[in-house]
Amino acid sequence: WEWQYLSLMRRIWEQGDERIDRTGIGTRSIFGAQLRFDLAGGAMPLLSTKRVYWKTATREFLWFLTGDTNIRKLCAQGVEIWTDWPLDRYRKETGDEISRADFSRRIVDDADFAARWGDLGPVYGKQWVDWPVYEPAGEGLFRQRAAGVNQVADLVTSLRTNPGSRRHIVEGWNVAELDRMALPPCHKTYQFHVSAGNRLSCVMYQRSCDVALGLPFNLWGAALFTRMLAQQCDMEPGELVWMGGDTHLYLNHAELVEAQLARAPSGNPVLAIRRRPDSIFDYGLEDFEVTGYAPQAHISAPVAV
Ligand code: THF
Repeated sequence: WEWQYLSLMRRIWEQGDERIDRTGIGTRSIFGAQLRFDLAGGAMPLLSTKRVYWKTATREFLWFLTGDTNIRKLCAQGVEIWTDWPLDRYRKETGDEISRADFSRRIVDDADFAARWGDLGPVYGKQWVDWPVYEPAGEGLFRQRAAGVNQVADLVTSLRTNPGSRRHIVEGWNVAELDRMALPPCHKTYQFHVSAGNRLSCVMYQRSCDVALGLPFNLWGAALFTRMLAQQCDMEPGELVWMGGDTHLYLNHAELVEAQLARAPSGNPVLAIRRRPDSIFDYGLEDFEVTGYAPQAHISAPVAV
């Protein structure tokens, strides 16, 4: 499968349209792409042509499931993949040219500072487990229900009770709240499907995809989600189908692209889940074990904010 990733990368680099994007860095981009990956036997879409920090990606995914939208818990675990957006806002609004490391430390050490500067707005976690609901309160007024919709809990219920449904969806694109999000969701829709042999498959739709940095994390997250759901619902892992909208490479990722395209994939890493937690919300990093992962060296590249 990894050749699919590499050929997507090559196609974008060689044939993509060059455009100036929101971040001002510039990308080469194609519109509309697909990757398919068979999850049977515990296989995971983990790149071997560069080291991917799957533990970091797992921590991020588990953080989404808690409904948290503040980077504090990520920073406290040494996960800095979301730090640049709050940092950018802090620098712009205060003029303080604090370093990233100092900013992250302050987020961890100072709860008030984290509350003021560490929140990303109602992003993935909030929408996934607490999508806000408004109900009529008379006289044309509406009030917000205390608990929103927990799409993930509802998904587990619907998979168990109505596996044949075509409505197994988790949606992040809450139109009414987009303007309050630090970034509107990129991996915005997850749809699940139970097919012959009780196999659970996932289609994930990503409206905007940073193929070099984000996609390896996003594929891991979608595959992990599918594996956790399959375990909770007594199903077998099926197929992961990834679909991209604006699928791009940033122009400042040239060195990564050249280095990675010169490498060939090797190995088939497998994920084992060590126990069966009581619910989809009770997994921890220690529950996951990857074997057979011997990647080539990590290739670092700057993230566009
Ligand atoms: N914005 C952009 N421009 N790219 C993205 O991938 C991206 N995301 C999230 C939100 N906005 C995005 C943030 N997720 C890395 C990985 C995932 C991210 C952001 C950054 C990253 O830098 N990864 C490096 C280092 C990881 C580490 O140091 O732990 C890597 O080499 O993998 C896509 O969801």
